[in-house]
Amino acid sequence: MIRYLIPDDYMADPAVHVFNGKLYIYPSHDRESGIPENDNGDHFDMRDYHVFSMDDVEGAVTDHGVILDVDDIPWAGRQLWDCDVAFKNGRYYLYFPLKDRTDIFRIGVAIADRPEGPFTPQPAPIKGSYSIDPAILDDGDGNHYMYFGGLWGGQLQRYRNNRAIECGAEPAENEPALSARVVRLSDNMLEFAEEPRDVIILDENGVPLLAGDRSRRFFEASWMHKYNGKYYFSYSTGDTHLLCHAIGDSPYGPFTYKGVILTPVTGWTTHHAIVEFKDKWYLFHHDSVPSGGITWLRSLKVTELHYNPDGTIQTVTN
Ligand code: FUB
Repeated sequence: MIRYLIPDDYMADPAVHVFNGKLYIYPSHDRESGIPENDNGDHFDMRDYHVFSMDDVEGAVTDHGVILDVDDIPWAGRQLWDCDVAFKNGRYYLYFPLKDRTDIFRIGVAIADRPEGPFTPQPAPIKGSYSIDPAILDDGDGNHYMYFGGLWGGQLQRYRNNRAIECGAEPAENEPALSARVVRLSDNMLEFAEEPRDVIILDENGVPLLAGDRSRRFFEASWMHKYNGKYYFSYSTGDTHLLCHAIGDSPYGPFTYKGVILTPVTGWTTHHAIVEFKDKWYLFHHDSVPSGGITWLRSLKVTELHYNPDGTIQTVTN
């Protein structure tokens, strides 16, 4: 039987971590804003975040309430999209994408003493940040890396070499695909410690995926986890609606494409988190079944994930 984790509200884009022995889920909080659907994603007009915790995957889900509201963010324009949270030295850092008052997505940080928040936002977005969907890897050696980016409404096509370009457009089909970005965070977790780099995904011949390879190339929804010492970059292919994974030997990649994690769900977007909890691996994700297929009203689910003997992830089929 399929279990929706939060049946009384619409939540999407789960970021999930184990803090203090519990699972903490940081989703986007979908709502009906009445804004018409378009390719810019204006209809995803979210205004706050909640956090949820679970002692067990089969157990109760506790809603800890609102942890950050758009009205409390000094530089806010609109649209709080997919966030993530990291822990360092007794503090929790919430990274969130939000359009500023010129309608450009930036990534902000908010800080709390507890995973349940509330989180207090910094006065300005991270210098040099752009686009959407921040996901944080704690590499276990004191370093934290942010993966980010998203095409179309996520504005990634407007940037090359970390600079805005005059006319944002996707590359031609036979050119290398646009990449997610990875950047090491500063010691205080509030800045980029370096220029963001491209997250290169190679095909089975070691060649970077092309922009026309739409069932494999990166679109949005970065997630990073480690398994048996390898780095697993997973992501959505956007307009082909797949969750895929690619494996590498360093947080910076390159990563070699290894296949589909989740076949298309009901609704346009697909987005996920992968987490180990009590010696099992789980895929948290969303679909739009409970809302009757309304793309911007999504609901959270979880399913167990399995690895093949060669370390690749088995496909979950809807
Ligand atoms: O929730 C808004 C956007 O939809 C996210 O940022 C994308 O990853 C997609 O799930």
